Amino acid sequence: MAKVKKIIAHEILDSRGIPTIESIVELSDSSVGVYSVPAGLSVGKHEAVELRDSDPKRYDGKGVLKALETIHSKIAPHVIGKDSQDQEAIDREMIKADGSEDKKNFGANSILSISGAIAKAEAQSKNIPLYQYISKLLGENKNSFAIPTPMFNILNGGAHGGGNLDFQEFLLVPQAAHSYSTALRIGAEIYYALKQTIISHSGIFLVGDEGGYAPTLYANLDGFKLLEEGIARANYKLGLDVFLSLDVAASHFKKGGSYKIKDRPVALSGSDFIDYYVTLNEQYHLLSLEDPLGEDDWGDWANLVRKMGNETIIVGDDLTSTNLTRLKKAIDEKAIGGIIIKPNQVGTITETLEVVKAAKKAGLKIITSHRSGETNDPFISDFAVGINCEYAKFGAPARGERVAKYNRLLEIEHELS
Ligand code: 2PG
Ligand code: MG
Repeated sequence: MAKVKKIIAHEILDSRGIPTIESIVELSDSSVGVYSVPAGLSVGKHEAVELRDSDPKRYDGKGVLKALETIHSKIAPHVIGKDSQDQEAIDREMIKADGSEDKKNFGANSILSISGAIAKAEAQSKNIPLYQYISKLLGENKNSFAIPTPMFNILNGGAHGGGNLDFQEFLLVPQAAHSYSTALRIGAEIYYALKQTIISHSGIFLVGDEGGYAPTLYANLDGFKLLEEGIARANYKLGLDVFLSLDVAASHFKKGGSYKIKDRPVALSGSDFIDYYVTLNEQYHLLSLEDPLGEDDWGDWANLVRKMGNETIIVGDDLTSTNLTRLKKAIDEKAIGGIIIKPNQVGTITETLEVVKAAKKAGLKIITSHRSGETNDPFISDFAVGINCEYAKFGAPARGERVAKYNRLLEIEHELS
């Protein structure tokens, strides 16, 4: 049994050049866990909050020196000397010491950096892969593992594409591939073909925050047309080899109760938007549809599930925010068929696993997700395998911080075979 011996936290930069926290936890048996925290841009209003400096003289107010100070002077005293096997006790202690509902006192970023580093250190102490330790923490304690199906965000819009498209993520899902490495190859080949397709239409092929292309198009539907063309150009078949998914992130362009999108001259009400999706789905048979409606519009969500839920997984992200109370409500209201899991939306590994357990019990599909602001830490890959989820959404198959995750899944695939 090892104990937590030392905690050190640093300020590092994420993939947008914005500061984030990297924490290093050392145990009494010399095991070490290093974990860095990702950050969202299209942040849901029900997520646990980050602690940032708000000092305009440093990093536009986005520095994390206050969070580092909090870790060293307020969190470490609660964690040093604790049994590192007891992830739950350590997480609960940090939650209690913070004392707020949304972790605003210590910051979800500060707390998660320690929570994640403890899990990594303990996996090393036990000399088992992190994914196996995550499975233990979940209480499943599996011996055989599978790699989730990747969802590649190859066309970036919304907050990640600088306002080029309303919808945030156009995702490619090689659901039929017989192995993860094949799915990755298909994703990469279509990614190259999509660039050629964009060039052939004289479009801009520069990339957005998650490595997908971010062309300026007349309508969101044009994004679908480009994808169809790119898939065919790479010699794959839509609806057979690959499927499309969408993360609309609708809360981020909903204004005054309605949704204005490039495809329609007038703003759409919730029920108009549902009709839009139903029509879209007749043509594209989406595998999943994430955050299609406002993050508090429970009734609209339930209507959409009634209309489309048999064919398409309606996925909560901002709606559920990896928050157990909101997940329970979503289950009661029959508002979703799947859920996005992001540890930093809630702030501890223990609470994230609690949400995973409840989602599995309710029979929901689980998509483990990165954030748009990432580091090269591949923690989330091990997490996705460890919880045995259906899908992993880590951005495009390009850019260092995205491929760090996809490559870690390749490593795990090798290990498992
Ligand atoms: C999302 C995420 C990740 P962000 O909405 O699903 O792709 O975006 O991290 O900016 O919230
Ligand atoms: Mg989302």
